[in-house]
Amino acid sequence: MSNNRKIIHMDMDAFYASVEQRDFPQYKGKPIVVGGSPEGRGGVVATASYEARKFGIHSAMSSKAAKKLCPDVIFIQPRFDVYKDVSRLFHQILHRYTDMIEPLSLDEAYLDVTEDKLGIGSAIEIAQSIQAAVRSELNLTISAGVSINKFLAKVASDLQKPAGLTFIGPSRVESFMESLEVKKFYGVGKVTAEKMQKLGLLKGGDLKKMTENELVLHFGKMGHFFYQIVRGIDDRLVQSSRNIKSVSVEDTYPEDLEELERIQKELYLLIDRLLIRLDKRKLNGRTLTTKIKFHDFTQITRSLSASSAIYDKVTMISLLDKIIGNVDLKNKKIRLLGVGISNFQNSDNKFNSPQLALF
Ligand code: DCP
Ligand code: MG
Repeated sequence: MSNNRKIIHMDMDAFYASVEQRDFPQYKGKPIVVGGSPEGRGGVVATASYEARKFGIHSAMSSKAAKKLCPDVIFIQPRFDVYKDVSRLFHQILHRYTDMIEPLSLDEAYLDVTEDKLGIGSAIEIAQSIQAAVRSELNLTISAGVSINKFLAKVASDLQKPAGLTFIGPSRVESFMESLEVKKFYGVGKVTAEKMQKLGLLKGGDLKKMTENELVLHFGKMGHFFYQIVRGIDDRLVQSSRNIKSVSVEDTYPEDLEELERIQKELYLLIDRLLIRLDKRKLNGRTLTTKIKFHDFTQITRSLSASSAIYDKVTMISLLDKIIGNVDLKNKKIRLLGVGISNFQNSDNKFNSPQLALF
């Protein structure tokens, strides 16, 4: 793939916390945490304001730990409906420039602006224009990463938060990747980062010295990805809803499933995961597909369509129960289950449709 793509990653700053500080001025300039319980009795931090981050508070930390780090921290209950509404307006802004948008979560999205609707041409100018619109129309700040692929754009957007814009042009890609610390690689979790540290692999440049085989030996499938990425190669397309035909989740079980009740339970768990994924991508389809792989590796898929897009868990489960009711599962051993949704509506986003709950 060419190096001529123009990819932007936009990411709102301290999203939930910034919305709360915007709507309740008494929280401005204060260390606040969205999520968790005030007495540190339980729950985790969804996000923390930049003032709270100075104390070391961060997402996914227990509220107890947050309170310990900053006794004065203010805990706020999340208002998901408001965040979804802001996200809807954020996407309306993005759609002025391109429809090639891939949402990663409510506050993050990739854009492919190789060609943009307004003929602006410069990805940097587009990113700046989005930042200005978010500031003036939503009263929020957002950071941008601009580069030639998704990986670089994503890493870049994080480098100068808040309200930053980082551009990594084609000529800088190689040196940028060589000096990038592996722990900043998007997709490298804590465990892998520690493993790399032990192997003396601290920066992209260290990874680049290894052969593809060596990387695969140490890191499995991810090894192929690392080999490419340290060379600045990431051919993944920005997948707008338009390009996606189906969304599915599946699980292979360490021990074969035999009881119907257990099978049903696992399928319902898969439905929960599917709903979260659909919500992230803002997709709603009409057809539910179930995949069952048996002990002997034979596999069946069964689909059922509703008359209109499926938005809720209840409808999904009733379709699923119908599908399962028609499959003979007696004395069968199941090693894998999957559920998927397809037959999406045509338009690119469904902001006018009722939304699924994320949590
Ligand atoms: N979120 C959450 N639980 C997490 C991480 C995030 O509930 N473990 C929610 C709260 C965040 C929102 O998702 O506000 C966006 O996540 P980001 O990772 O983009 O984090 P922020 O926008 O809060 O901060 P940053 O400025 O680092 O992007
Ligand atoms: Mg964010």
